[in-house]
Amino acid sequence: MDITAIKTEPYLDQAMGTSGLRKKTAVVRQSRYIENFTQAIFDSLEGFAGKTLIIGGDGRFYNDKALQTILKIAAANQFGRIIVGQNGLLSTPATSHIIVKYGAIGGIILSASHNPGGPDGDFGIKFNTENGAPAPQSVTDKITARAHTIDRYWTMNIPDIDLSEIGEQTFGNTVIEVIDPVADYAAYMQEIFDFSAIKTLFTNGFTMIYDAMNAVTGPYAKRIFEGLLGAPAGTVIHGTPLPDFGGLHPEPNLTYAKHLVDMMYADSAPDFAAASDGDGDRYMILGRSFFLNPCDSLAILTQYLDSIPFYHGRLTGVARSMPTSFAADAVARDKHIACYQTPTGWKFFGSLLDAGKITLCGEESFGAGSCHLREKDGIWAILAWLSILAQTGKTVAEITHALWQQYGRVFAMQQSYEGLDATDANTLMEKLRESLPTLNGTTVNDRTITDAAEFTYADPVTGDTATGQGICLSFGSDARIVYRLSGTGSSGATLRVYLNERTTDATRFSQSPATAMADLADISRQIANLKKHTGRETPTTIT
Ligand code: G16
Repeated sequence: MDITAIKTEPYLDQAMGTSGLRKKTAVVRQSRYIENFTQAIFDSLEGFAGKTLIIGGDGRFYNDKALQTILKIAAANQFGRIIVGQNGLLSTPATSHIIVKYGAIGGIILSASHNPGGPDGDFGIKFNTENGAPAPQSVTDKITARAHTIDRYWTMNIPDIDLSEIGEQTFGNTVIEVIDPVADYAAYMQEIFDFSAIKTLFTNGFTMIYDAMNAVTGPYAKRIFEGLLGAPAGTVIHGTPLPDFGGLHPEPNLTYAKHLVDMMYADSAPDFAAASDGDGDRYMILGRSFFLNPCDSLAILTQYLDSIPFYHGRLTGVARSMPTSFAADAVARDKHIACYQTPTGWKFFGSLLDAGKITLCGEESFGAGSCHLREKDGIWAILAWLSILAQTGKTVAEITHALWQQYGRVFAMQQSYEGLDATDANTLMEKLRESLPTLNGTTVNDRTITDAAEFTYADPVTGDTATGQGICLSFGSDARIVYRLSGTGSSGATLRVYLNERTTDATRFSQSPATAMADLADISRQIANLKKHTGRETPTTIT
């Protein structure tokens, strides 16, 4: 086979963020951009010749071109087997699962997750290691360093590979195998959940709507919900993966999935609604006229998980990212299991899961997952909820109200200020950081800051530390404000402000978080001097 080394020069903007490399599509379409980054990934691995590599993506614009480039570079680098989803499709959780199932050295996922796609949208490349988890900091640092010094890449001079048919093709020492992207994942879900119990729910007239947002989960949802679980045809909407997501912004939240929220607050609403993001790792759940906050969802999953057969006797602990509300903590205390607080980024859960310290983890950014694989998993979370509904016979709202009655309600809200000038956003954070020593004991709007600190994480398994992981201001033990900059944007900066407040006053349980925490939101703007540093007074998205 004709393998060539091509000279190149580094792109110094290539760096791994919260979840891989995320860029504007126009940036990655530059000559040698994908080539450099792919070779940088391979150069940072050891002993991969002859091993298996998984490749897939969420079907967004430019995936097809990038995939062909990556396949040729991977073959030239002498991987033994490359497993790729049919038509290039593989959800992030499915990739994580098959990395482990097929003993691969890792997997490349072409996705910018919940970011919009298209020529003017975003593109991303993620790399997961042999345990199926997003590459940890030690690996992403190596990839970034290599991308900054790269001077050549290898490629195989072969025509584009047909990915439309399931089967194998051999190129030199490499076998490229095209697989059904859904089959392994669907079989695994059947091992975890009691499908007959969920099926009975549908047989008894339970109604559901699932919005795949024209992204990767359409084929998974149709096979699982409409096929295996017997939900009526039409349960899955926006079920065909499209390069531009049909104009939708595939981020399931109150802003970008407003059409679904409106359906669930109408008289004709079904019993249950759910949606996933571009690459299928996030989930949003709604009941009739009820939005389930992901932080409450994590607390409820902690309550019920060990009632699902796969988890009987396996609940060792739960972890949440620091900005995720403390709703799950009280449940963990009650169940006498450990509760860990990690930085934002799924990669921080991997070592805890591998060491068996936790069974379950989740984030406020609509992510939840368990020891079943090393990614957050949207369809898994929805199946877990369907199992809970089948088992209890209650609605989403009833189950959540019961949580609040038992532990109090922890209001949770994320306010994002998107599209900020990066220098302005960094100045705001720097000023906050400088003011930490004086903030302690300060009173604003009659509330006193009892602790002001920047979050540093020491991984209890690996000992690795991560500094600068968000500034947290506590007002006693029941209220707090957290500030951090997003690590998943493709241009400018996004400031995230997280607000939490617990109440045990049942007359306040039905308040909206915006009403309940209007005062805290005001304090968050005052303390950060938001208007002065950014010119903004109102967030672009609130979830
Ligand atoms: C990624 C990470 C999550 C993180 C989220 C938001 O999700 O995997 O752990 O919570 O981004 O991160 P940030 O606040 O830095 O933008 P995804 O679904 O984009 O892969």
